[in-house]
Amino acid sequence: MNRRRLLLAGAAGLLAAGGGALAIAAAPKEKVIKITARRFTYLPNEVTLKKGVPVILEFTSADVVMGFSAPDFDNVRADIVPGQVARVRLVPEKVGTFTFLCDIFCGDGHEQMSGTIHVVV
Ligand SMILES: [Cu+2]
Repeated sequence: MNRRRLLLAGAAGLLAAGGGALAIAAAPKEKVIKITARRFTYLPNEVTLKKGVPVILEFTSADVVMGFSAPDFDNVRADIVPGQVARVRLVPEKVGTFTFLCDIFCGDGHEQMSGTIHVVV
């Protein structure tokens, strides 16, 4: 009886260890920054990145179709469709403060819908 208990405990330990290893292997290499778009703002609407360190910006919309565009960076834009997750990889190669904005008309406040990317060393 005692021996059986020990075996069960051992098996549970192995499962826990295996689960931990899997979680580490499945983790993305790059930091993921989640941003929610809703009329007419982004939350957060300011992000601080490190120069040369890649990140994944992960967008969802709380209401309508939005855009995300950071024109100071190459190919950094996305359509943000309700019910879907949009991902954009960004490797900021220059230090400074940059504006991102919504580039899909989403209503009366669309023109004011923007945010800031700070890139630091
Ligand atoms: Cu918009």
